[in-house]
Amino acid sequence: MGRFVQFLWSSLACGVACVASEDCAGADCSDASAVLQHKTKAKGRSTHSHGGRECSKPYPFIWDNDANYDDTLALLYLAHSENLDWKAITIESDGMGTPHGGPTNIAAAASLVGLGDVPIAMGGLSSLSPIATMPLQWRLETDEFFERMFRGGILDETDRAIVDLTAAQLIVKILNESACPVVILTTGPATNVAEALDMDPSIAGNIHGIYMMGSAYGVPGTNNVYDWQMTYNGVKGSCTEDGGQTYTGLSPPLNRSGVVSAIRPECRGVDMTAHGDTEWNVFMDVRAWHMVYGFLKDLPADHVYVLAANATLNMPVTLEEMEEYAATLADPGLRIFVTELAKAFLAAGEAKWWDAQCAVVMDQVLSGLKQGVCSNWFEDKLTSVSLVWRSNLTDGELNPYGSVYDDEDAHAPPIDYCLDGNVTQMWEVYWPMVNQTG
Ligand SMILES: *[C@@H]1O[C@H](CO)[C@@H](O)[C@H](O)[C@H]1NC(C)=O
Ligand SMILES: *[C@@H]1O[C@H](CO)[C@@H](O)[C@H](O)[C@H]1NC(C)=O
Ligand SMILES: *[C@@H]1O[C@H](CO)[C@@H](O)[C@H](O)[C@H]1NC(C)=O
Ligand SMILES: *[C@@H]1O[C@H](CO)[C@@H](O)[C@H](O)[C@H]1NC(C)=O
Ligand SMILES: *[C@@H]1O[C@H](CO)[C@@H](O)[C@H](O)[C@H]1NC(C)=O
Ligand SMILES: [Ca+2]
Repeated sequence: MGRFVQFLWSSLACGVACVASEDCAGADCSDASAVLQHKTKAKGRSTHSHGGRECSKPYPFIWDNDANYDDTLALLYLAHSENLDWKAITIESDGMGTPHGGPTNIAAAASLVGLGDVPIAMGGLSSLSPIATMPLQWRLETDEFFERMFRGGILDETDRAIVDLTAAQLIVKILNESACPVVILTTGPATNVAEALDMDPSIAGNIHGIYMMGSAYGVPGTNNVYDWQMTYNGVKGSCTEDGGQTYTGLSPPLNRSGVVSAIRPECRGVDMTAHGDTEWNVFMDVRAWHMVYGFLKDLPADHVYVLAANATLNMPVTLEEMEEYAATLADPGLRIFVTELAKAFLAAGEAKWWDAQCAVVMDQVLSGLKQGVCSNWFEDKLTSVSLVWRSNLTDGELNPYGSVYDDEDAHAPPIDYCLDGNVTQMWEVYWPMVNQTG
């Protein structure tokens, strides 16, 4: 859709019914909780101009995620944002959460933080470019963590909010019907968003802003897809030759010495630690990222934001810190939940704040506080997502697959990349907000 048509459409759609969500306009939605949330807030724009009409906070909001530990940490914060009018939670089935467990796990967490009525949709089973998943063992451990929380009475098991529409159908429906442009946060492989845009490309015109967690853009050497994540207990279980299948690893990897094997070592013959130039959310569905960039290419600046891997490098999750901050939480159930979550997260290998940081950064951008938990933006970048796979690499050569690189001819909108994080401010902003549960 051309820019003109798109904005004409947005302004028409918005002109009629936006009044309904104007309650907060101008006043910055200030009540007690907003004061906590925005205590460092500069006087920012509180309305968003679309084709000359105003649609105000709270913005219609869809959170697309893959039900991982850091997604859950994001939820604990997002639940209290005054910027968001929750329309849906859509779960990626090809990320960390298992296809069956992810949705009910997030449903339980949503219920804990008072979002039990937000519709939740399950995602399609496969990545659009299947090559790797999180190791099955980690995915099952996530389910086990939530199950312990059910048994311990910390979370309630519930499937009440789960709807019949698929994630992509629900995203299309909301964007098609919303009178005001919608904010989307995607903290997973982005498969659902790509499928929705593919189903109805015109919905791109009703996006207020899309915030994406992922990529190793901007800083060489920030790849976080490692070879050790490809095997678990000596069994190949993450990057399989047939990406679409889940290899359950009943036997050890084949010993190739002297035998013809169907399975190459590492990730299809590539040691991703040495040759990777990507990040897990992109790597799990490179085509989805490529499609999202392409479908959004007519969006103007300040609509697409990506938090790249470098921004979280200085934000590891540590048990000491989690215990220290959890102790400040008023709600005893939440205290246990956060501490146990940190333990489970740390058991899965590398644990960083990724999605939770992306959530806070989005919230700050929506509050007019772009410079905050994100302390370094690369703005208006024209970039491409590479679909090219190379296996036979020399020392130091990188596999282009899943890399995001500067490209004047990119089939993509101008994107703002967040490349550095302010840890001090993250703690200052995150914990008081989370503490509103209970
Ligand atoms: C919503 O979808 C319907 C049916 O596909 C279409 O006719 C209509 O133009 C769409 N509305 C908007 C605002 O995109
Ligand atoms: C693989 O097989 C070779 C013989 O073909 C043997 O020498 C080697 O120890 C085996 N390696 C493992 C890890 O089993
Ligand atoms: C890998 O590339 C080298 C040249 O760089 C070539 O000699 C070799 O045959 C290639 N290996 C495969 C498996 O294609
Ligand atoms: C990348 O992260 C490092 C460590 O947190 C930081 O020092 C550096 O400035 C960041 N790079 C950019 C381009 O922001
Ligand atoms: C990080 O945030 C703290 C507290 O909000 C602030 O005092 C500091 O100036 C910020 N640092 C940078 C580099 O932006
Ligand atoms: Ca995630």
